[in-house]
Amino acid sequence: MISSIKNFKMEVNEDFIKKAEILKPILHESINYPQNIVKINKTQNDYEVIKLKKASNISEFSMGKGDSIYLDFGDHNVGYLSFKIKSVGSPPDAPAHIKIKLGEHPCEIVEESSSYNGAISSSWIQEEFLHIDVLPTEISMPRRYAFRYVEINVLDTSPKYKIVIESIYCKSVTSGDRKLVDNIKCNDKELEEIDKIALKTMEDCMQYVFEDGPKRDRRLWLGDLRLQALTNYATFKNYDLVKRCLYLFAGVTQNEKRVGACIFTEPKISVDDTTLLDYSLFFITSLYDYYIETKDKDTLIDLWKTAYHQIELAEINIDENGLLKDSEEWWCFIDWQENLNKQASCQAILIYVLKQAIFISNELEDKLHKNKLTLLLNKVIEGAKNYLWDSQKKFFVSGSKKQISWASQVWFVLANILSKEENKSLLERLKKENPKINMVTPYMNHYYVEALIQCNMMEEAKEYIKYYWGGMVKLGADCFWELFDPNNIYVSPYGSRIINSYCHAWSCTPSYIIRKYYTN
Ligand code: RAM
Repeated sequence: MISSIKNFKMEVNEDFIKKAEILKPILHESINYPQNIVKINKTQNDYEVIKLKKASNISEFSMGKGDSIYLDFGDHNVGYLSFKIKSVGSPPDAPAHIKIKLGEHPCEIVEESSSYNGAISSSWIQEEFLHIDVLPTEISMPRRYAFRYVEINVLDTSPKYKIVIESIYCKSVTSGDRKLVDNIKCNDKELEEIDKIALKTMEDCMQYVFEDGPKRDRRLWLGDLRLQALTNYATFKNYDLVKRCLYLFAGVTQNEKRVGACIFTEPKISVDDTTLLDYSLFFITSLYDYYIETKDKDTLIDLWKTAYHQIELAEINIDENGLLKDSEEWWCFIDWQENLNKQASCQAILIYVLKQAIFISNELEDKLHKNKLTLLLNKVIEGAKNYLWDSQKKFFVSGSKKQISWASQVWFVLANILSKEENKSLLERLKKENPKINMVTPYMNHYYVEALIQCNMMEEAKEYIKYYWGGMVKLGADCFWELFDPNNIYVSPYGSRIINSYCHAWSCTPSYIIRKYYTN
């Protein structure tokens, strides 16, 4: 469970919020129609969607009590659904009562919503019940949905009439301008396909902020932002949107000016009461990446104080041995792997971030902070080498039970405290020994790919992208998912995969990796 900060209060920096709001993007709109009327069958592996007719034939179907029609829009959409509906038969002598279900993945349509009893709210399930008193009519549904599939189910009309859907469309919205992004050529069809889907994932998550997922949680999360921003630099190049998000995080902070894990933009800009140490630290990484890409020194100067302060807050959790204290609480994210101990990964992230902070302090000629940061960096590297490196097993261990996980090794490779050769053999050993505490999010898998690339294991990184993101493509993904474990398609930290998000920002990074490293 995600825990909240105690005695939460929000601090607002009006100047930063103003700067962020000036950068609020205009959304591009497009009208999209369903492609096919389909049926969805259960198969041995999962579901298959079978075309019955072209969706332009929809008005041929008259539906009475208990009838359903299933539509496939042919691609993922984020937007507003409108439809025209009329009656056939006798004059309608009772309201029409219909259910509309929308899904990014067939499982959301087929599996009963009432069966969901998971850890987060069932209100994320995209299912609406409408009473329609007057027919014919045109209905524009007020909520924004993220979907590819729609089921319209007639709960009741009356014995004397049926309904017909005359037309249906989605007004889709995004702040990403696809015209600005070139297609890639990399002489590898599989990578080109993966890039296309990653780009679509990115596009659909680009709204008034970089959302984590347009179905759920529809918010700006820091860990997600970091990866979206990197991918954005290689694709849409919407620097203003990144800048806006950075100012939002600095504009509304938590107790002690801590950067929160996520931000709400409605009804007004506010920070959530969730706090995650790794996410707070990634404010520095996101600022660092933004500066490397744009050389926008004014923003760097403006936001450096907030960024530096995140290190001061992290430092409180470091003990006399230079180790981040471990905690049973939900204090740090890293991955949705249920049994993961996060101490080692978070220690490595602190090292990774400290190096970026030192770079910034150097750039700003901030000698005082540079010296403090350097001392702290040496202390936490020493701590890691003395207490987290198991020289017998040749793995980094985490927590009191000295857990060996994929995440801890990956983050320590990225923290880069061993020699080049040692890092490489650590990754080789990791693959060979395959500890059972694996990685379940594309977010964590992204960092694994980054670690491979850092060790110049270019072929392995490419093959892994094909194995992991390509695995979702094989299962029919049109956008990349929040969770994916190739060995368990039902994986979900929430108790059911129908609540998982199937267009999730942190999965869009193949476009960044492929475009940066694998195109000519
Ligand atoms: C989930 C979302 C989001 C992520 C957080 C930690 O609620 O999927 O993307 O950043 O967890």
